[in-house]
Amino acid sequence: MLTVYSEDCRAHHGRAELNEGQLVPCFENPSRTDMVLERLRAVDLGEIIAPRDFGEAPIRAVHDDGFVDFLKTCWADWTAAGRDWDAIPFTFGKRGMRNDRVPTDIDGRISYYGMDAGTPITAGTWTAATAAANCALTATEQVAGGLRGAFAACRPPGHHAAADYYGGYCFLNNAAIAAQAARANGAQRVSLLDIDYHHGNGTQTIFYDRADVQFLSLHADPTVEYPYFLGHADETGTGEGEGFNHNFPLPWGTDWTAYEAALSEALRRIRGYRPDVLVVSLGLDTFEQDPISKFKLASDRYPVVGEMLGKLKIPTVFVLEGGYAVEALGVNAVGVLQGFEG
Ligand code: Q9C
Ligand code: ZN
Repeated sequence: MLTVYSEDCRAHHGRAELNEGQLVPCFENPSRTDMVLERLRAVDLGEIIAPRDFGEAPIRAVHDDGFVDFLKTCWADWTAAGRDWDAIPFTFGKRGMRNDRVPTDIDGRISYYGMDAGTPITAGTWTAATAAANCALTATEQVAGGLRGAFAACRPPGHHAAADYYGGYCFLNNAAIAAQAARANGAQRVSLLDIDYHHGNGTQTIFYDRADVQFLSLHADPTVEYPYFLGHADETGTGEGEGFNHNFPLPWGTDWTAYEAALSEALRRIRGYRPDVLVVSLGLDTFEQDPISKFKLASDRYPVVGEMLGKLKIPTVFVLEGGYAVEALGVNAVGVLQGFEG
């Protein structure tokens, strides 16, 4: 399978994130894609190419202009205020507040656009986030050109980022940008399957009122797990999008038996939708040894996941999302791709 990767994806490197009340080294860091690349080369999965630069138009087709402008200038504004540590929001607009009004101060703006305190913005964030989006766009272009599958080995991840907010280690929604580009490239219907351990709140929100992009997500129940405020089974879409959003919240401790049942049901719904293209938000944090997650999938299950996806016989774009057991990340991610290829 063709892989798209850019060294620029390494440019985002937060120093610390707030986890369980402590500032700890960021779980989402450049060693993740290093491990994926190492494994891709070890098994010789296929060619690894650099992305093409698509400019800002496909990004702005998904994200609001004000948000994109903020991400682009945040680090400069932050350092102009005399800071040299990571930029992190510390207050959030709650119910009943004027949370639709953009403050002018940098701390106010970062709080307006940020969803959590676990997602630092650094000097290289914009560079890496746009490189990741270009990886997803290049993989999509290759699949539109006739490849059966392509893999965007990108970071930072994207599925928690919505049209106008970032968080959950995500800044630009790479998979949503890919799905939107697939539509622009001529696909009538796109299915976006999110198998990251966490609910893809950003992706769901972006396509919630649309029938041309079907969204399906298997994830830990938001009653107990991040992102807490979206991802329940009764979120089925709105307006024209009613019936095109499918959430499969699963309990902590979910093992392969329960996971496979939910995945089979999601795949049944994808078949019924008859998409021209499938975009997979490929998170590997469902792995039993993931340091921040609580599912119980063993490494030997990932090729089976890939095989199940391959049987759909739909042109497929894989976009890397989460997965923090860095030592096993390469084996698990590449396992899905090998299973897909059969
Ligand atoms: N105590 C992705 O997998 N915080 N994002 C976890 C754990 C946020 C994960 C804190 C996790 C975000 C792309
Ligand atoms: Zn995740």
